Amino acid sequence: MTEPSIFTRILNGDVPGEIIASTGNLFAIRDIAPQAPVHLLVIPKTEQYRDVTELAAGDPDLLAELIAFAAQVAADHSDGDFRLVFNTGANAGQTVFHVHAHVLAGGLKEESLV
Ligand code: DGP
Repeated sequence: MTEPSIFTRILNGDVPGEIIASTGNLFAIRDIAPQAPVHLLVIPKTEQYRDVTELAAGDPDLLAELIAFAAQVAADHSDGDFRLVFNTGANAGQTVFHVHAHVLAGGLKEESLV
């Protein structure tokens, strides 16, 4: 049996972390090391999908729900404009293999990477 991910442990209250929004299938927390004025993580409650490619293949409806949820938390915590980042694979910087999206917001138009 593998260990629960850090996000599952936060969700279950086993590790400190404020859940700032929640639906039946998803929850959001603040990133512990913010890279933008607003940096949130939106996360499926299930940890069965390691990354966004697995989620897209396994449950596209949940991926669509996650994107709508990201928009909602961006609107609730900033001006509604946001960047969505899915690090996918260790060489792309993924460190937690429980799919999650980074919601970056709070005025980024001068800081474009792409
Ligand atoms: P990634 O590199 O895409 O796998 O992003 C994982 C993110 O998770 C990283 O930006 C930091 C965040 N993170 C890791 N541990 C914790 C934690 O214990 N609490 C919170 N709030 N965020 C965490």
